[in-house]
Amino acid sequence: MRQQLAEIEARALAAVAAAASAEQLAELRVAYLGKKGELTAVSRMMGGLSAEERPAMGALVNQTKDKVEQALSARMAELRQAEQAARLAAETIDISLPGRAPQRGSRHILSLVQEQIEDIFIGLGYRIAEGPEVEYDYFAFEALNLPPDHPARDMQDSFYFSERMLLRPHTSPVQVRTMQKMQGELPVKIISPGVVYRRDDDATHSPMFHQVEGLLIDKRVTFADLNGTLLAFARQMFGEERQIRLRPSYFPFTEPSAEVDISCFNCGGAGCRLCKGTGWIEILGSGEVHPHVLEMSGYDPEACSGFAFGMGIERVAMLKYGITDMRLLFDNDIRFLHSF
Ligand code: 2NL
Repeated sequence: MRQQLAEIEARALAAVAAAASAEQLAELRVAYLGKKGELTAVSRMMGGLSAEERPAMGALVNQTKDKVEQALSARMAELRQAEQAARLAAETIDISLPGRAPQRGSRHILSLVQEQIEDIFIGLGYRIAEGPEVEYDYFAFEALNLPPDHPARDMQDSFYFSERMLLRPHTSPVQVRTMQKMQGELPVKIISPGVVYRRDDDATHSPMFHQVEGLLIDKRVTFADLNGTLLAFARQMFGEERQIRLRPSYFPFTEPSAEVDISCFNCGGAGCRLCKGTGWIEILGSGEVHPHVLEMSGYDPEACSGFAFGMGIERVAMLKYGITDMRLLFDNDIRFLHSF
């Protein structure tokens, strides 16, 4: 029996030493120490021993079990350690790799151009006024000399929410609201930049676009003031050599009214593709504020006068940066947006 124990012990220890996984160790534990294990079987044979032999033999069986048990735990610890070392080696981070630079954003070209326009007029003493994009037809049309059945309302097929409310088709309502808030106080000197909406959609028109309107009301504001102001704007925006010319036009809210052209900054006025051979590029609409428009919003046309103008920011941006399709401004293609 001693010999048998020694033989089992040798085999068990060799097997444990050779085990390569926790599963194999678990199987060995069952095979040697489990209920039907080899050492358990030897313990059972103790019943056949004499009373003198039994204690020494029992101690020997227990020692053998302890040795196998210890070998199993020791090998288990070894395997765990090896596994951890392997995992650490696999998960090593190479901190010498260069980081991934976050993509840097840039201002949208429309924001940049709007800011340039704002800066020019702030330099001329104007303040920036803002207002709601959802408007009453009173501020959007009636207070601007466009009564309910006026045919000029059709010039801007607007987006209506109801009989009385619509998406503003221009930022003029902001000027009207400002006039009414100021209750006749002079001067009124504001620009109103912002988004506007019209039922238009092609290469040069978007249903949503941006406008800057300007309004100056004071004791004696003339067409000469309008001319000088817009010339100063044209030169700061498109170059000091620019000239402007005013062509008679019509707006219901101004009288007289004028379209304003700038001399072509591409050819200097000689005629090219950009100005379609004319030497001039249309840039904005303007005029002397209609006396009735002043009156309706609390200003006495006998005591003061004013000029107003409006321009599309998309149009200014497209001209200045040579963009031929307005839809590029709204496609959000990062390659386009980053190119300015
Ligand atoms: C254009 C023309 C214009 C105005 C806007 C205006 C506002 C008030 C009173 C009088 Cl409160 N006029 N605004 C005047 C003339 C032209 O815009 O072509 N815009 C894109």
